[in-house]
Amino acid sequence: MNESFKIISSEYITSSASGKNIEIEEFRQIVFTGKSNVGKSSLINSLLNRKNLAKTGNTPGKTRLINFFLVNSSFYFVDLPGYGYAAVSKTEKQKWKNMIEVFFRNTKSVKLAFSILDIRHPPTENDFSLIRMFESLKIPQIIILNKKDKLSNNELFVQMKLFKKIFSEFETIFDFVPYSSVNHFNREKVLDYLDKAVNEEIT
Ligand SMILES: Nc1nc2c(ncn2[C@@H]2O[C@H](COP(=O)(O)OP(=O)(O)OP(=O)(O)O)[C@@H](O)[C@H]2O)c(=O)[nH]1
Ligand SMILES: [Mg+2]
Repeated sequence: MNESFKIISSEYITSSASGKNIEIEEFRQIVFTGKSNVGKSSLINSLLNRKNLAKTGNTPGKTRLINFFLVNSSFYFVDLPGYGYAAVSKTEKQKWKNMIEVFFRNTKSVKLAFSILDIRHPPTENDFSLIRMFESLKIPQIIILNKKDKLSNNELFVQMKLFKKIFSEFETIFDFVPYSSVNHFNREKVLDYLDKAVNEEIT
């Protein structure tokens, strides 16, 4: 049987407000994106088996910087700030867009994107634009359908079918994985993808 991928260490390294990340360019990066409050930081903590390494909370917009976490001393988890929370001004939204653009313009190290959606809700226009951006940059992505614990098995079945249909045109999407950061449902499966991505087996 396959040994599952082990998380040995994880540590917060730095944050970026501008999107620049040149100093860590030599390491591979795995990015986490999704709208505010969808559970990006919770997913990072769940995968790393840490309680509050990435700060989580009930107030949307908790993560406003790009945060870098070094994992197993060999690759980075990049927690990108969420988008689409109502309480934010136009200028703030423009700042977010610029930050994301600068980040992806300045890095060639992103090996995989976890595009996180709430399994209960259809994707928003903002979700689509990011997923489309990964498609145009040819960055492999996995759609994480988070908060799976909120659904019954029947509802899960219906939602999975729906998401697969909505995104059927996308060639960079590898898989759709229902997830729960509450009970760590599918953690091993996601770690397996991570393993492949950092070893360049996903292209
Ligand atoms: N039931 C349930 N709640 C979750 C899950 N994942 C996250 N949450 C909750 O959702 C809220 C937001 O989680 P965060 O991880 O802070 O979300 P985020 O996407 O990082 O949010 P921003 O940093 O604001 O963009 C918190 O109250 C979490 O406890 C999940 O799988 N199931
Ligand atoms: Mg966050």
